[in-house]
Order: sequence, then structure tokens, then C-alpha cells
Amino acid sequence: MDQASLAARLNTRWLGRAFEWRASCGSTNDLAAERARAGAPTGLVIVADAQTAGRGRLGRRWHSPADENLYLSIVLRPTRPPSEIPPITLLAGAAVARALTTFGLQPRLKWPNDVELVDETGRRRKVAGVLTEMASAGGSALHVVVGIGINANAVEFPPEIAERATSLRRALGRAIDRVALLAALLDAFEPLSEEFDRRGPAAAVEAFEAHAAFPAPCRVTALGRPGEQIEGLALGVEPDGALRLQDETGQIHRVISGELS
Ligand code: BT5
Repeated sequence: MDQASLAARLNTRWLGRAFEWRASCGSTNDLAAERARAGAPTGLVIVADAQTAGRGRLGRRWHSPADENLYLSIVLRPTRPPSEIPPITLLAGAAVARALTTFGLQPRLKWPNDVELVDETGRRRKVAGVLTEMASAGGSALHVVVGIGINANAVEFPPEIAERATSLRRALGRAIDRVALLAALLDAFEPLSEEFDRRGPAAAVEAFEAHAAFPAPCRVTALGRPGEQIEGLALGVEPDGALRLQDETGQIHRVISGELS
């Protein structure tokens, strides 16, 4: 993947116009943070064909085999305060969903950071994930790194995720061009990111909800507290990005960070 072939497909003004490609790296999020600390501009995109230490949330692993899929990180320098940054995860999910829609798919977003496709048996399978990381100082966000992994052409998955993962290739029945996927993603993300800078989290929540299925029965585990679970109905997303959840007694909870199952 090179800058010229990406540039030829991109319709963005600033997103992906600075671009770095690696055959392999540990995690594109780490590389992007390093570039951001060294002064990289907003909109820098780093892509690796393989990651040796691809990460999810809470130190989980992101399965990142070579040459099949898309692993990228975007450096942003948002104008919003640090407290408003977490919903960028919702925004990125919406960008992935919009990009997949251009391939004829009907993605579903699962709060806060999963992109899923429904397979032929009705099972929801994860096709992409988002990991947003931020550096802030003195009440402002210095930079944000938005990491996105999309299973593009993987056909096989390791046993621990085989039941829950899928790829564009599996869903479409044909291999897809990763440059075209990346261009579609960046084209979708740029206007969303501009709207986020103007309107803040509300813009992220609206974009997210357009591809999410609410109300949805679910069980929520508070992040980092595996023993604490609430069962109920996910009703939607609050203006600040928190999940609105109704438990069995009818009480409404705001879940700021957690995981749905
Ligand atoms: C995520 O975390 O879904 C965020 C994934 C972000 C990956 C990108 S790749 C580019 C950039 N550089 C990085 O190092 N990371 C970002 P989380 O919600 O914690 O989900 C992780 C869980 O998803 C794992 O524990 C597995 O169960 C499952 N999983 C791992 N790899 C997967 C894959 N390739 N496809 C589907 N599910 C996977």
C-alpha cells in the first residue's frame, strides 16, 4: 500500500493526506502516538500490513495476521476538551459503518466500539473494532489516536474468536481491495470529524445511533470489574456518549465505560 495509490482514491482534504505505511509494526496506535508527540499534523494516517502486538481495550489482543486486513491509526488534534473525547470512539465506529455500507453491507454498531455483521444464521459477528487513546495536558487534548482494525480478507480465525468474528470477504464472498476500503473509511471519517469539532459528542452520538440497534436486550459488565453485571435493555446513547440502560426493575442506569454481551 503506498501513498500514491491511496491519494488517487481519496476524496478528503486533510485526512490521510499525510500517510505512513509499514510492512509490520508492534501496534499502529503506538507508532501514531510517537509521531503525534513528535509534532505530526492532524489527519496523519499510519497503516501496517501486520501488527505483532495489536491491542484491544484493557490490554486485550487484536488478532492482526499479515497482509489480509486493515490496521490503521489516525492522529487527530481535536478542538474539544478532554472530557468530550471518548465519544470519538462512537464517531469512528460510525465512519466504519458508513464505509462498509458502500460495499453493500449492513453493519450494526455495538456500544461502545464494535462493528458487527449479521451472518446467514442470524448471529452477530465482529468485523471491526476501535481503540481511542488520548494525551492531554493542562485541560486540553494534545492529541488523540484513533486505532481501527477491520477484518477485510481474513477467512480463518483463531479458535478463541472463530465463533464471534467475521470479515468483509466472508460476508461478501469475494476478496476486497484494502486501498479501496481505506479510502472509503477516510472519506467517511473526515466530515464526521469536522462535525465533531463543531458540535462535540452530540455529533458522534447521532452518527452512531444511525447504525445501532436500540432497544436491545443486553448484559453490561463494568470495565475492569468483571463481577459487576447489570442485565437489562440498552435504550440508547446519552448526549455525552454514555449508554442508557434499563434494568429489570425499570431503573435507568448510565454506563460510562463497560462492555455489552
Ligand atoms: C477492540 O478492542 O475491538 C479494539 C481493536 C482495535 C484494533 C486496532 S488495529 C489498529 C490499531 N492498533 C492497535 O494496536 N489496535 C488498533 P476490544 O473491544 O477490547 O476487543 C478485543 C476482543 O475482540 C478480543 O479480546 C477478542 O475477543 C476479539 N478480537 C480480537 N481480534 C479480533 C479480530 N481480528 N476480529 C474480531 N474480533 C477480534
